[in-house]
Amino acid sequence: AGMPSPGCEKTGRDPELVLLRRVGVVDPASLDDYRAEGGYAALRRAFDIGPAGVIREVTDSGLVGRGGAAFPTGRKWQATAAQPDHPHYLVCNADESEPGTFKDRVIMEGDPYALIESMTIAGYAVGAHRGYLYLRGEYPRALARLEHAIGQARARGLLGDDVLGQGYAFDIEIRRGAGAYICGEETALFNSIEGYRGEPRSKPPFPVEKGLFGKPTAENNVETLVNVLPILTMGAEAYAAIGTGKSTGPKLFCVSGSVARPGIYELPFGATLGELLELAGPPQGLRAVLLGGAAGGFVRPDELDIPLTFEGTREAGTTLGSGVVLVLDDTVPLPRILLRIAEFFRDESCGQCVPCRVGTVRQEEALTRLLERTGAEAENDIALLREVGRAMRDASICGLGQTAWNAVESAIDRLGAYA
Ligand code: L3W
Ligand code: SF4
Repeated sequence: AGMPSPGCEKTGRDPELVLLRRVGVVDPASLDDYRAEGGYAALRRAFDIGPAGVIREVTDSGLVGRGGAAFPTGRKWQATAAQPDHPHYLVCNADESEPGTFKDRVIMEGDPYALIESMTIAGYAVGAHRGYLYLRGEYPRALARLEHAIGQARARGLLGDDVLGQGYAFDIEIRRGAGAYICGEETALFNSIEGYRGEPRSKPPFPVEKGLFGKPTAENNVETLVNVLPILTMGAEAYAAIGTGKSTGPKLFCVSGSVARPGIYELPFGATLGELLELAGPPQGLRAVLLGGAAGGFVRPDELDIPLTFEGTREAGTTLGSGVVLVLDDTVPLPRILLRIAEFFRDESCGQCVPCRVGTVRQEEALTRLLERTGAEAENDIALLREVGRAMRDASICGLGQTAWNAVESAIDRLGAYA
């Protein structure tokens, strides 16, 4: 929080920007500003082509989820829209809590109407009349700006019983998180909205079939949703021409750590990690880059030509995740960073299943011992870490436990940590 961001500070116009083009240009409180900068053109087009037309455009655009898992958005919407059970819900996951992730905040604070318009389009496409915006509790400025924007949209007939006079009813309710990382997991998020403990449910059934209140639900990340605006205004084909084959469109990257200019950077998919680091001002002695956040993996200085795409980062043994690019120089004590990551997972485990509840504790204990140990003793701890890591990966209910060992494993195998 409080990180300077080129997106936030920008005052001039940058014709290269798609997702951030209004951030720092419009007054986030002004619906008139938003409309003057192209706002609500996408919703008008949505009404012209109908729900099935919107889903076709989103499918053809190749858009995949930006929260980390890269699931095809068109497929999710199609599956939700097709469910016979009603009502359908739209849920925007704005519980941005992955360490090193702060992109959704920049959108919500700098261009709140974009999210409201995007949610309205998504709701229309999947046949929902109610959208929930689940907002990270630690984002008070985003809350104030979104509340204001929702109020303005209602007053101007852009939300409510008859959106844009088209006979479609849609409204948005904001729910605030209370500081638990696990509530960003989609089913824990539903439980939290429903008033239960924020514990993930087993999947399947997937939310498209049984989601919020047991009803068909499309759940999407903030950045995923706002991509729908350029898809509808420029058309699926022009949108898909941005980026690379399987990773289409623009992407927001959250660059932090040992760089001269930390912040949010928008680049087309396929730019290399090296190109992004050049923009952010790389450090003198680069030690490693953690891609994908706490659940991600490390990249070495000799691997900076990795293309920033879902498939490129997977091939390199890591993940793009939600766009975290955490840069470490060679003065950073790696074992301390790994221990901090392990503490985070131990803290944020919901405790529902044994492999994660116990495994994250054992992992933290071993990493604490490893701060002091070398030789055969260290080997024993590393062997234990591998065994615990395997159990967490194979037997945890949700992504938190399944990925809690990723960064540590990557540091041991790819960076030679503790060697
Ligand atoms: C219908 C099927 N829907 C999957 C849906 C599913 C969900 C989406 C992805 O996130 C990621 C991880 C980390 N029919 C379906 C289906 N779906 N099969 O597709 O599903 P899944 O289960 O692959 O992933 P997930 O649990 O939603 C895990 C990343 O999240 N991560 C990041 C967290 C934090 C942030 C943040 O702060 N903004 O994103 C942490 O682990 O990379 O890939 O909607 O229902 N057959
Ligand atoms: Fe909870 Fe961890 Fe199990 Fe996920 S893996 S359900 S966070 S205990």
